[in-house]
Amino acid sequence: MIMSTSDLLILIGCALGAGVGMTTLGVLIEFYLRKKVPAPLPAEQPAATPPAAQPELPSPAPAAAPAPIRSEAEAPAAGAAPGAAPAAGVAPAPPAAAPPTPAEQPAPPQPPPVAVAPPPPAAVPAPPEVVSMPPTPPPPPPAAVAPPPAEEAKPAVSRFRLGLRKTRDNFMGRLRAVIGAGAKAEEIYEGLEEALIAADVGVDATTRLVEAVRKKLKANATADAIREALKEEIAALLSSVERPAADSGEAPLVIMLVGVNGVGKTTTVAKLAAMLKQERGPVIVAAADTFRAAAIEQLEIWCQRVGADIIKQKAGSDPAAVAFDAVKAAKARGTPVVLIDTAGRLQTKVNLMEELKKIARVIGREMPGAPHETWLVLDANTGQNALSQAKIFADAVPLSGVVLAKLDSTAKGGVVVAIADRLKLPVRFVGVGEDLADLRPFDGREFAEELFAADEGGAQTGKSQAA
Ligand SMILES: Nc1nc2c(ncn2[C@@H]2O[C@H](COP(=O)(O)OP(=O)(O)OP(=O)(O)O)[C@@H](O)[C@H]2O)c(=O)[nH]1
Ligand SMILES: [Mg+2]
Repeated sequence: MIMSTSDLLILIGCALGAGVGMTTLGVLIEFYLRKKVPAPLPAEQPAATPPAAQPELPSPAPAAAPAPIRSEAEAPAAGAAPGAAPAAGVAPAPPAAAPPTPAEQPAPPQPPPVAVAPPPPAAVPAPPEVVSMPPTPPPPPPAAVAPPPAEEAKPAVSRFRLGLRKTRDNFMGRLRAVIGAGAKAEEIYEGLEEALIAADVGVDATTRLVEAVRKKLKANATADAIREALKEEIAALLSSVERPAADSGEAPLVIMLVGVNGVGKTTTVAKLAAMLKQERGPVIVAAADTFRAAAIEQLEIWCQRVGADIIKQKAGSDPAAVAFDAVKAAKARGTPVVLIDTAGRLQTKVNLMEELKKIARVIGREMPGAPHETWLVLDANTGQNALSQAKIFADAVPLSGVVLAKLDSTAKGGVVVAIADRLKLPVRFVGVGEDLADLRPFDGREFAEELFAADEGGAQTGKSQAA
């Protein structure tokens, strides 16, 4: 209700006329003045807008809050990008999940700092893991592709040469170091001795070989002449112990392989089976390593690959009985070759050496003269210890040859010279890898030639004149 000033004066006049007291009049006047206050009301009308404005006040706050959240959220996103980028197909998942989180975070303005912080650390470790994985897959393909060329490359360079590579590199590397320009004959001889001993030819054989060369040549011999003479001496020593394999006539040829644990007997049996099957026809393999079921299974797998028959019994059975069965079966079927795989045994175990004797005795009873060949398989990495092994095995069963396995994995293939020199045993075959085709008949002259052969790059020992 609005009252004007004239209304007030009329009101006062009436009040006085009605005999209203001054006090009452004062109250009326104060009432009038209070009523005047509403006047600003219209001015408050705009104040009614504040309600509308008030929402704006908080709005800046939330608006400001999301901003930092987003910027922080973007920061990790940008930081993760480098890591996520390499992850390519795998990493995209985390980045995609990250945005929603910050989008949901904005609601609680407080948590952001906490909620935002974790993502970055979480995002940082994750990428490395993801990133490290992708690079791993790529390698396999090249690795899977690489073998074939390597396999195909083998025929180009002889497998024997490849197998002798480490020994030759070691030997020739040392020779090159001493057969340089201006080297004196005496220095060359000393260098030769070192190179031969380093190749595991053995001290005795080395001394004998170098002495023989010294005697043969004049004092002013050239380095080339010395090298050629040494090559001849080595070839002659190796050839001196060579002898043809036994001839079993019409009967099956029985070959037994013996040796200490893990030298390569079973693998050699498989390689021989593949080779002899090609040369002579069907092969029977005797699983006479009955100590472990796994050994029998290993041989079975090889035989399947080669296409050879296997004669086996349960693990733990008498190895002599298995060998006997194999020989008997070969005789009955007219199979030309029997290969006997025996268990690895330490040469120091007397009872095991007795077992070997028994196998030989039992098959000898079934077929006089068998086993026609008993080959000691030696690991070329064994070095001079191979000689002591050979001595003990030779005491148990008459050895007729040596198979030097793993020639490809050693720089000490010169042990073949020591074997010939000390044991007077022919090296029948050398193993130059783990594949069936990685078995080469050993030829002393070829060995000597390859030992001194030029590198694939064509480098050869110096051709300087010795004093
Ligand atoms: N590099 C290389 N490895 C070979 C060669 N011959 C055999 N091996 C490996 O040598 C390991 C042992 O071979 P095996 O044939 O099982 O030896 P083993 O003498 O029968 O062993 P035991 O029966 O346990 O005494 C295997 O990993 C073969 O692949 C070879 O000529 N070169
Ligand atoms: Mg074996």
